[in-house]
Amino acid sequence: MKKYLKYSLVLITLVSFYACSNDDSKQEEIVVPVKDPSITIKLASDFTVQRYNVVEIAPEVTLENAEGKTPAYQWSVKVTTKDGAVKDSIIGESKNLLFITPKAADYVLGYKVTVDKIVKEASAKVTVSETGNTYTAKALKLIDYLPAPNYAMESYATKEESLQAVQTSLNEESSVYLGTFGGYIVTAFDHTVVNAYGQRDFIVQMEMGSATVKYSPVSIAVAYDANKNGKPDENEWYEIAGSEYYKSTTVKNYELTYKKPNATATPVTGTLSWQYDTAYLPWTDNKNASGNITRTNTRRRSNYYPAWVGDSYTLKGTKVFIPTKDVSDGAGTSYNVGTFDWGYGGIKDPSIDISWAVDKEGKKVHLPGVDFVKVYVPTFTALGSSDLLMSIFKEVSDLNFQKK
Ligand SMILES: [Ca+2]
Ligand SMILES: [Ca+2]
Repeated sequence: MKKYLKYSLVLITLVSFYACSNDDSKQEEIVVPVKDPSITIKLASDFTVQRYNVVEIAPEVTLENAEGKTPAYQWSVKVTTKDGAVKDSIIGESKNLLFITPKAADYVLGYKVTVDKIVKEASAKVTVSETGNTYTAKALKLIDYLPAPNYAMESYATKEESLQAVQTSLNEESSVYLGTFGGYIVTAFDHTVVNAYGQRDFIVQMEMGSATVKYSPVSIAVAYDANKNGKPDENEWYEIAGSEYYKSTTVKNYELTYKKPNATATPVTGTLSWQYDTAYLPWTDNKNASGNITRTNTRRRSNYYPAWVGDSYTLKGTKVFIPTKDVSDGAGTSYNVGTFDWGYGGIKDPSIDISWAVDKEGKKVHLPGVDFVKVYVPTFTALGSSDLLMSIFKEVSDLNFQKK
């Protein structure tokens, strides 16, 4: 015998049982109705934190009758617009909120959980206080620096000396040469740059070149000091996946090893007059390729290799293809160089949204903000007589900085 119980609700659970008797075996199936989902939120009413610091707001959300359904979460904060109107501005879409703000004030957060058409809301107050510190918009503290080969290599004797000199350059707001592929600089802010919801958060300024002098765009990686030890730890780094990141020409985990030029070797002149030494600086990569960086005639007195790193060194990162075109009929004296759309420094709009950060598998991560920014050269190409296509770093600064 079969019996159906009909309800206006959606039926999603099926319960079967078997009724047996001595002389007969019958199957009885009863469909049990399911109730509307119900949502219970437990959220503390008050939180306190200092500005530029993160407070985790983790409500307890209990769902009933919601098997197989994905709840949607939304956090908002009340914002007073210029004309005095109060409106809700969305600041998060995950269950828990990592709340951080540049401004000391009282904030009222709204929280909304939605399952199907059922909506449950809660709110909490966050009191954000001053820290007593003064902050600067720019990332002025040097954490690390290692340039790739370039014709403007400084002649530091030790790593320490190179770091001291580059720290001085940052303080004086003068430029820092990064060279070609893999050359990098890591700088720290004196505060956590807030990942503003739906907005770009910081900007990377590079020397932009001119009609005749070309520079490479740069890739960016960010670290949030999650363990608060004041250092960017290996597992705290995430790459900004810009416009080129998912392209088939992009090579992840690329490694280039540069070898110290032999100072006593006779230069191997090329067929073009600018090719002073075509065997100057040997390199190998982790894709079984190898070659030599040519020392150009103009730069024949320059040293391209960092004296303080030993006989060889390896630089790593995501390698990005940049289109270049010799427009001098093969003479190697004039080039057009392409650019990237978004998510890099040294391009038309070098402003960065922290929400573009991805993990090592290329999956998006959510960071409440960043403390450290690494800028490195993702391209490896030369422009004939104009030498290696390289990058020159200027500064990184917070786009939503609030002095007070
Ligand atoms: Ca953002
Ligand atoms: Ca850390």
